[in-house]
Amino acid sequence: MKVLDYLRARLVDGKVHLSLLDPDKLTPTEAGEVAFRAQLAGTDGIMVGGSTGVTPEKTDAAVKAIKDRARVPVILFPAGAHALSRFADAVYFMSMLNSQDVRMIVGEQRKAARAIKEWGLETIPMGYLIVEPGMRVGEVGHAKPIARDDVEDAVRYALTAQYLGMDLVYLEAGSGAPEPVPPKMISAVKAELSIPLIVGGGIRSAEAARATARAGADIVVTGTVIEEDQARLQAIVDAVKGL
Ligand code: 1GP
Repeated sequence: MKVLDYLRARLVDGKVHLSLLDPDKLTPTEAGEVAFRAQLAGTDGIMVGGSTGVTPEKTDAAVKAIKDRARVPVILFPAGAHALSRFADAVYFMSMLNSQDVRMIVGEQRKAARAIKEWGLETIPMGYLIVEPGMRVGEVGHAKPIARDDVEDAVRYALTAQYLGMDLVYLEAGSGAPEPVPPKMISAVKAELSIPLIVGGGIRSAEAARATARAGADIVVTGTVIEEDQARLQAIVDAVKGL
């Protein structure tokens, strides 16, 4: 089954939780271990990516180690064409629509397209939207972040992604953001969108995960908290799934 079909099938039953692992912050052994525990906690898939320091070698090693320890799909969440691995199950073919740098909108994608074709890697078209504060990914992506109170801007960008034919929209506050994407923005976007909505960045408690899911996120992503406090992961996954 294709990874996108798997996600869609999961979404028929409820909300989805994805765990983000950074191949620059974790050794391959650690990544495998964290993925194993995340799967035990009920996460639906592992995303692999990071804003800085990622190389093809680190990505390959992390993906292989994760696949050795976990059976849930591994989806690449690349910062650029240098962050791919043929061993993953799929790659978000993502465009940072509110970047001011054409490289992040279509340039890295053009660089990566040939290898992806040769590997036969599943591509999942995704519109990636940086919301304030945006953190490191906002900086390296030269984003003009969506203001936290500008719900209309978020809706317009999300509809743009949908009309461009993307299968997913991702509202990103940035890894380690002090506050996640505002629930008001999530619910406004969800009300207008007919493709699944992913939300991540700064979600580090079960309460925040619950608020994000209840506001309308179909898929909730947590990264930092999984690396730092694995005990909390179970509570977060349960909160996303409404348990
Ligand atoms: C970042 O949305 C993800 O790309 C996850 O963010 O590390 O803050 O959970 P955190």
